[in-house]
Amino acid sequence: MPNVGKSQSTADRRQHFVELAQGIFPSEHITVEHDELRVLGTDWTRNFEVSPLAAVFPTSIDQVAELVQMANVHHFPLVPSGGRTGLSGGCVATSDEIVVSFDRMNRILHFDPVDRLVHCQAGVVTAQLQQFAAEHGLTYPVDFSSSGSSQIGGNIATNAGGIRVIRHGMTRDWVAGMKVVTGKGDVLEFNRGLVKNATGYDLRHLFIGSEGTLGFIVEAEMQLGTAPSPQRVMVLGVGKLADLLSILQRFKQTVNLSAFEFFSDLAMSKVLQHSTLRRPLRETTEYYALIEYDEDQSELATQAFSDCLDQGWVVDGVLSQSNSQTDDLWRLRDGITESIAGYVPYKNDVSVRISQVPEFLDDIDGLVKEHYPDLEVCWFGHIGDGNLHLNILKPPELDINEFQERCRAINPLLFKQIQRRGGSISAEHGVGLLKRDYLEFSRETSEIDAMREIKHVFDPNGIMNPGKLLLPQ
Ligand code: 2HG
Ligand code: ZN
Repeated sequence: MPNVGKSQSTADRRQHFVELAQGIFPSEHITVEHDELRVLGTDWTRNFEVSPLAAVFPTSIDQVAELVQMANVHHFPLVPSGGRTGLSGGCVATSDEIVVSFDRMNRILHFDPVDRLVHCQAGVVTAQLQQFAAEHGLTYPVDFSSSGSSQIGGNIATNAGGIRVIRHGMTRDWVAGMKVVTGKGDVLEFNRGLVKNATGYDLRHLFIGSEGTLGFIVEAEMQLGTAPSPQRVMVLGVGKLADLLSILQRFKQTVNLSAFEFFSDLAMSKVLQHSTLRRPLRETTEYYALIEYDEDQSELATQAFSDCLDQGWVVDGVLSQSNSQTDDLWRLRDGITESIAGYVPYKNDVSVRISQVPEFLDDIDGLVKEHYPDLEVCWFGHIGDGNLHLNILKPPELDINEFQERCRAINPLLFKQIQRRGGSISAEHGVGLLKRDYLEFSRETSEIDAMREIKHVFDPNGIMNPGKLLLPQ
């Protein structure tokens, strides 16, 4: 077989790939159709020009392994694609890559009720796993606003977090085993669902959060948990950012929290404009806290609320009285990303230790007011985990490139603040393309070098999601 040289035109390369891919996939599982590729080659960031060469839809591990082996021989870069709900450009195909979609590997293969383990393919959608767990009287508690379309493989590849990390942890905490196809085309199985396994390096954890740079996650053993007791939700109106932390502490001491989220009035007003929801409180305050806790602790929660009122930290509050009211209160928070999507926001997803949050918030608030006095800045996030989302909204009249340029100009200042506090420039969205150039603000040079060496072990020819997470060399 001839090697595909760089001099070949895109059309020739595409043609060559299709000919080779037809030896692995049925024709209907290969596409070069422009509109389809545009969708398959992007994620929710919408900031990048996409230009995949082709896309394939494997239905088996063997097909994935064969594809990787072929891609190594013929130098085709591969980009994994799950639910495409990522927010950092981690699965965006910008340079003639082959998109590998897991949409057709979406089956739950086995459930063991004793181990409470679900063996599933990578393309199983988060909500499908949650539903499966509920049907068996159990729970898969990792949850996000994108649960309806995000896939388990993508969740693992980015170690997705979400809204209940404060109680249930990140995706990492629920992966009991995994099968991967490495960038060399080897099929490896990690941990096999064991609770205890002290046999050296746990390679499973290297692949979790690796953003498709080491290989493809093709199957996983996901742990299920005990079904949750009924939950209640409160939304509190808060005047000052710093008071949010005092409220968090007060509630943490009193009740078993499953979420402690916050959003600014601006963020909520975008959701209200976008929906039929109504303001939850009579008073308008600059910030709101959404607190979820066990229903049987409602009396204790009400006591904590009164204490916060007495302290002057809280101005007003509402407690859900029914499931539909709980859903509506959650929609005020869950609906933010979608309702601001039209502003092509510049996203930041940062974290510091919880104890550092008040001072960090002050610093960042000052920075934002100084540098973006004319731009709308939406604050929200998982304040109970020290994770803040800062979305800068593009005014309709401002050119997109000029807008992004302005936002990027502030990044070093913002990231220096994070570095000074030992925080992270990406708490839960991953690095992808969006934060790749700033990795050094969260990782030592020697650590980044070690990451490169690890990548080389699993992906010696650099075909796996090139240019993501690590700068090309
Ligand atoms: C959330 O917390 C997601 O809703 C998305 O992480 C955050 O849109 C964002 O910036
Ligand atoms: Zn989030």
